[in-house]
Amino acid sequence: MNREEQQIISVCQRFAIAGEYSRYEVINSGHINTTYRVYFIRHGEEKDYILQKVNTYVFTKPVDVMENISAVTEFIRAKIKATGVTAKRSVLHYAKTDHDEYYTTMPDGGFWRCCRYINGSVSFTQTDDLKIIEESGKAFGEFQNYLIDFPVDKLHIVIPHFHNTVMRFDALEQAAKDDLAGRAKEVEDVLQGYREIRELATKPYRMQREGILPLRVTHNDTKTSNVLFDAETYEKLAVIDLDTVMPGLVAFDFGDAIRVAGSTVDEDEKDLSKVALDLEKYEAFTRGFVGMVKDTITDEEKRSLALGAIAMTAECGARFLTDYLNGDKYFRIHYPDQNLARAKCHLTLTLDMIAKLAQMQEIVEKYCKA
Ligand code: GN1
Ligand code: MG
Repeated sequence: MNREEQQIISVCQRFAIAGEYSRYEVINSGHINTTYRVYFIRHGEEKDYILQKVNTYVFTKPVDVMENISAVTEFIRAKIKATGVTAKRSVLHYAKTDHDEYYTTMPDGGFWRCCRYINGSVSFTQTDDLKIIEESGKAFGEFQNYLIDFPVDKLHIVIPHFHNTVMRFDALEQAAKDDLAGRAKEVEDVLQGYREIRELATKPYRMQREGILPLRVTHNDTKTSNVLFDAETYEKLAVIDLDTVMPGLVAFDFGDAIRVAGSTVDEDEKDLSKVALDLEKYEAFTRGFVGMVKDTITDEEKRSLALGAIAMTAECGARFLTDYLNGDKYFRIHYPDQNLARAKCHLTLTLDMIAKLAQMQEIVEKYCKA
């Protein structure tokens, strides 16, 4: 047994999981936290859990994160139950320790949490299946609707200015100036590309500051892999990764989802000739998302959705480039220049979205009327 496994077993003991520990797997899709799937045997059956070590460099107040998550999941659970159906597979269920807390801190300072694995569920990093993309749109739209009357002042701001696109672009300039990793010279062209899209990319954020777009309770990290689907029917089950649920813009939840679900490629595709917004995928997501929210959001918000995709793709790319310049301190990387590859891919994708903005708007309008 290696040290990682010993650690996992002692964390599980804190959560008093019934049954016998059997094995674990590492889940590699996230860029921030460390995630494991842990299998237990209970009454001859396999029961699994998702165990996560929270990245406290990114989430400096992890207790606040867990308070947000428990408030939001309980709120959604109560709404689902009120309709007379079980919420078991449609909202995350975190385990408590014998100290009645949703987390535990280990002797090395590691901050851990544990949630039940949703039986028979699957997730996708990227997919070409339009039905699945539409379902993910429905899932995030429904999530928005569930939280429409959630008391915003109950939420902690776990990462201040998380989707402050203006600050994200300023941070990029600062990183280029500081040049901590000695990489600024090498990325001059990419940096210049980001400077050219800044104005358009920061528009939704500025519209919020001007009071044109309202703040709502949003997910803020709506990538495709953050939705669970039924493994057989591929229908949506639950929205996961609730770390960044905070006040935000609907356009950002829509837009960050399009960044991933609407793309022809993975986040770090190096052959830039392959990188584009796929309008069929875009339409599938829009059909699902707008179908859910069209009666709960304002006309200004509807008009901002397509632009939100440009904002979120550009912002995420600017963050990748910033991290590359700072020496890869924030996002986990699997090879040396992955953050640069991500940044180049996102710049190309943003430029393609800008070229297709009118079509993107038309598609939103079509489903607002439908
Ligand atoms: C991070 O760890 P993960 O993959 O859920 C990041 C998101 C980025 C995303 C890019 C807290 O999310 O903002 O959009 O990577 N989360 C945080 O894939 O910074
Ligand atoms: Mg996340």
